[in-house]
Amino acid sequence: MSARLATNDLEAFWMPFTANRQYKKAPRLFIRAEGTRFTTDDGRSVIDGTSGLWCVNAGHCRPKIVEAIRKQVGELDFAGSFQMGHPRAFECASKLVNIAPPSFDHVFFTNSGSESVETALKIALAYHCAKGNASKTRLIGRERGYHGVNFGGTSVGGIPNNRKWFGSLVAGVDHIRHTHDLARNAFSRGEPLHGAELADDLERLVALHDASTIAAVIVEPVACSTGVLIPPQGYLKRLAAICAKHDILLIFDEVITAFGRLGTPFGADYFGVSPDIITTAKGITNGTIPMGAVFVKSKIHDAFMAGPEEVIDFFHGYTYSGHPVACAAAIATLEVYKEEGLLTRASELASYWEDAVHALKGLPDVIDIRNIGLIGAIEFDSIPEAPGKRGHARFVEAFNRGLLVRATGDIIALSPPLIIEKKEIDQLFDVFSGVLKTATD
Ligand code: PXG
Repeated sequence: MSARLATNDLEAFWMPFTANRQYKKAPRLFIRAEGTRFTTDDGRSVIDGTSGLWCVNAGHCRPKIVEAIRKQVGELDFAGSFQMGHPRAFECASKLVNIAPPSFDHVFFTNSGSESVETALKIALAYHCAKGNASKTRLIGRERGYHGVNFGGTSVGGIPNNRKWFGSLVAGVDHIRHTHDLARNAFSRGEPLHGAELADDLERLVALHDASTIAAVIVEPVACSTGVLIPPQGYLKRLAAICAKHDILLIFDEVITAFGRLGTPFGADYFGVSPDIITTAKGITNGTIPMGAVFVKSKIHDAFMAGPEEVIDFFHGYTYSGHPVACAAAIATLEVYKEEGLLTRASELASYWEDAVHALKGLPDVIDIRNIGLIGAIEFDSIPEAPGKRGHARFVEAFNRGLLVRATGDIIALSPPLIIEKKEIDQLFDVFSGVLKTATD
């Protein structure tokens, strides 16, 4: 029998998406957070340059949200949503559809981005069945896409390391090309000029598989996890037109772009494109309580309502779909977003942010800088034979100097809380440019 672990032993927690052995030799720990800052276990203040993991859009420990959670958990800790209900879930769904793009009149609750993706893919398949098009079963993703870690999302995802250990995944999935093109678009400000024609890659898959077999295409409007790939001008509109032409549902995975990240409530608003389904999570509760929501248009929802009234219309759902505490957190979060204009605040900061991030041009090893809304990314030349090493080193050094950034390979992503002030943007880039100027590898 193994000796009982001390409560502060690091061994028991197998950390997600982490180099566990490396991390546990030199752990980085936060013990408190407020507004745009974390506090480490050794008492240092760290600027949150990533809104946690792209979720704390209104900043940390907002009293209104904290209070709503406290109150709810003491009043109705749990009530399910299978053939039962509680008022908070209905209130929450109504409030969400009120800020959603036009025609998104229904919400299906989940507990994470990954579950929102699975739900959306299943809705797409079942929708075509319900409409009598049961041969439409293929799901199309995009290279370098990230749609969470469950089997459907892993299958439509296009990041090789996230897929290659997991066998044959879901059958019938294919991928269109990604849009990253440094040769033509390096150092673009906002949407890059070149690459709208890459949307036509969907026509290649239609020719290959036939539209009668394709249910849906899923893309992130801005592909963030893979290192912030911003869609070329006109690309998403062209993709939407091809989907419409072939009766293929377009799913926008807005787990990151929903709730104000681009300066509009949803990414669909920003790009002026109306998909059929939108997946969300993260910012829906400001990161406080796990929750996700899938937004669907009435045309999709209503297709499920054609059978006998007493028969369950969609055989899908989670124990915690519409959890009362998550709903209370989401309602309070939406209030904070509204009161402080946070769903559009990034549009006010975007040009200041853009100038600040592009001022890093010319620093050692920087081969691209890109930005949109309140998102920035800096791409480094990879060290031959050691891809990712430079990105990780910059991330660790930034943390040591009081700034949390997110590294993915040799790309650093920045996405601070939407409450950030201009002077804090200056502080953030002071720290980060210092990291880049003094880097030795
Ligand atoms: N879709 C998208 C577009 C995402 O960005 C998920 C689905 C999955 O969500 P959950 O809640 O199941 O993790 C995500 C999550 C990063 C990073 O640093 C990004 C995510 C998660 C963790 C880190 O880029 N995105």
